[in-house]
Amino acid sequence: MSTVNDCLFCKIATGVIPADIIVENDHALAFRDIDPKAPTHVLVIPRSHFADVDELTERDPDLAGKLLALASEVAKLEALGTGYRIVTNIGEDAGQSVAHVHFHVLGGRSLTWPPG
Ligand code: DGP
Repeated sequence: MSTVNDCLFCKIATGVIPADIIVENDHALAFRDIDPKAPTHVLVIPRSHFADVDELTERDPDLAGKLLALASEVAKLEALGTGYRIVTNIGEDAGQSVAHVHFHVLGGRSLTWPPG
């Protein structure tokens, strides 16, 4: 696993900073967002450091698929059967605030479209 010293989500992945973890495996983990935007708001991250989806898909596309599979598992664990959303922000204009790739899993209420 490659980590970056000053990366918040690397610290969560290694247990240095605590998080409310829902499910984890050898390569990824899912934990509740500290500032939830829906009744269920979970972040799915790889244990290894990638800045964003562009870097992830370029360097390890298989892992990208595994992260989406874990996001689906989160939706099942959280009983989001009536619908949910998987979102990933890439870069400043999209509002990415943590430079360690993460998928938001949002659900538990009706979600509007388009996003802001
Ligand atoms: P984004 O803006 O797409 O980069 O999403 C980053 C998310 O990370 C944001 O929804 C808030 C969440 N977050 C930031 N710091 C922490 C933290 O220390 N713990 C947890 N659980 N979530 C955090």
